[in-house]
Amino acid sequence: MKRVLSGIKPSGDVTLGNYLGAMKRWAEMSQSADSQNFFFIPNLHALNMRPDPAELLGQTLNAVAWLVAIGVDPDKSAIFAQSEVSAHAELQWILNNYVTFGELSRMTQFKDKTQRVGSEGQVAALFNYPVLMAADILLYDADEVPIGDDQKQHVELTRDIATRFNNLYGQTFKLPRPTLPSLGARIMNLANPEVKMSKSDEDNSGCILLSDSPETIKQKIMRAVTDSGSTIESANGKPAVTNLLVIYSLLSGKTVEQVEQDYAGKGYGEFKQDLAELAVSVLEPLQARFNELRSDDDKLSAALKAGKDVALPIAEAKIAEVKTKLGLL
Ligand code: AQP
Repeated sequence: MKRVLSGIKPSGDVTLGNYLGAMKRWAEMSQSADSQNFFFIPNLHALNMRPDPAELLGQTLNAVAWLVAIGVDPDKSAIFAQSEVSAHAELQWILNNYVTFGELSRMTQFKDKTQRVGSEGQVAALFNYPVLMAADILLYDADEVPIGDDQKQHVELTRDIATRFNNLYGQTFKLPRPTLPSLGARIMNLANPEVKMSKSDEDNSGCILLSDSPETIKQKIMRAVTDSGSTIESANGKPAVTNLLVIYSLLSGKTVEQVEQDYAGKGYGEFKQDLAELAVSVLEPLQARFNELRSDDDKLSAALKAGKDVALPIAEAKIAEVKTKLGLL
């Protein structure tokens, strides 16, 4: 049976980008009988923004609640918090010795995040984050890592680290395969289609959060930037409208071409109005489930405990194997 692993960082409210690019598929996969799934909350990763402790805890429970609300069944998939399995941090330290400064410097996510302010004042954890991600994946011998486009390079680096380690010490880690959705692998910011929608953006006017009220969702979509011209079509040179069409397609289940046909000859205003209503109609039931789950944190804690019970022995066996191979007591 194949192993599937992925995670959602508790660094802010979950966005429509997280949902359409990755999480929606996790919910589908969690129904499949032919995979063993691990969907974890990488709360150690979130530390690089030095979050308020109470907020981090709240965001962690929010992330668990969103996973369950969108359809990840905790009885079928292990949902756990990274910090509760200490082998993640231990393996990261070890893997730091099998990756170079140059490789980490080339990670585009690091470059993007430091572009504006430079790298000098950045915490080392932001730079090192892909190594922790490699540990997250390799500990569980994951076959498949369903992610959005921004994380693909990190999974490729994970494969390089694993290959290097395997060549030196014999077969230890499985090489994971990153899988991206055919549509929606990079949902862009509605206010600036040149950058991706991100949950930690300070200005979230262009990011639809799964928790946004119907009014806010409508406002954000109605204010979304559009491209020059007036036709509703997906095309090079039309990044804003292409992004809105992709979102419409994924929320409605129609192909982009069908949506283009539906709106042939119609204006941006009508298209946005309909998209806003569609988004609200999809998100409202998820929000109702989320609110119900968040009102009973005992259930969420029980889900985390059950997930940890599955993850811990697997991770501990792998770290023990690695330590033996390295001559570590
Ligand atoms: N805009 C996006 N479009 C498609 N997929 C996306 N993902 C993130 N943004 C988009 C995918 O969502 C999954 C969970 O993301 P993450 O929590 O691991 O963090 P991230 O990739 O760094 O996403 P964010 O929202 O931009 O977080 P911050 O702002 O904290 O950095 C991943 O599979 C990701 O690819």
